[in-house]
Amino acid sequence: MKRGLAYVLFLSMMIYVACASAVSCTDEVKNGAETDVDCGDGCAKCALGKLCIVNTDCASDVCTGPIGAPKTCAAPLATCGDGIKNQDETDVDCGGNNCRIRNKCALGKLCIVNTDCLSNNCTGLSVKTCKAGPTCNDGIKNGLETSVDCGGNICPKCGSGGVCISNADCLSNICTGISVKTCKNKTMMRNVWQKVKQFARFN
Ligand SMILES: [Ca+2]
Ligand SMILES: [Ca+2]
Ligand SMILES: [Ca+2]
Repeated sequence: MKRGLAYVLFLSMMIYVACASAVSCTDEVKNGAETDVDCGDGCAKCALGKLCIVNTDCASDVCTGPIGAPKTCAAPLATCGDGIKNQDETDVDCGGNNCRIRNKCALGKLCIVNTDCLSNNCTGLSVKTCKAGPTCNDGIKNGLETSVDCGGNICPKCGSGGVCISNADCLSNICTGISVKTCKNKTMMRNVWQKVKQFARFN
């Protein structure tokens, strides 16, 4: 009788062990304490969109959902300090509408507009990057220049043909034009006046 009881106990233990070992993190079944199939509590962390209960169930460390609905793993909120180029950042964690106020991009970082850069100078042909601050000899019309490396209050005045805004931008002190104003020298102006006079004479 005792031997029979021991046998039943042994059999029960074997069934228990067999059942317990059936709970696995790789059996493609949601079992045990898993929050979704083969992930969550005790198993690998769950991927985005998988069911979860607490943040630590998720690879993203964010378990969220509307009140009353099952929670799922979600991507962490993008920030200007998460080490990822997200939101509308022009480079990792800098530039763009979300980060350009507090996190401007350093030299060499990708940018779209000048204000993305600490140097306030975003230039380039196909790919724009932050360059050192505007200078009067960088071959680029930047800063307050009215034409390439001239005009404005800081750079030398522009020669004939240079785009200008006011007379003070021009060496000749003559800034005229209809749609686009350019610096003219006295000879150019004399020729223009002669053409105007000729036109008036023949009409
Ligand atoms: Ca499982
Ligand atoms: Ca970021
Ligand atoms: Ca320049």
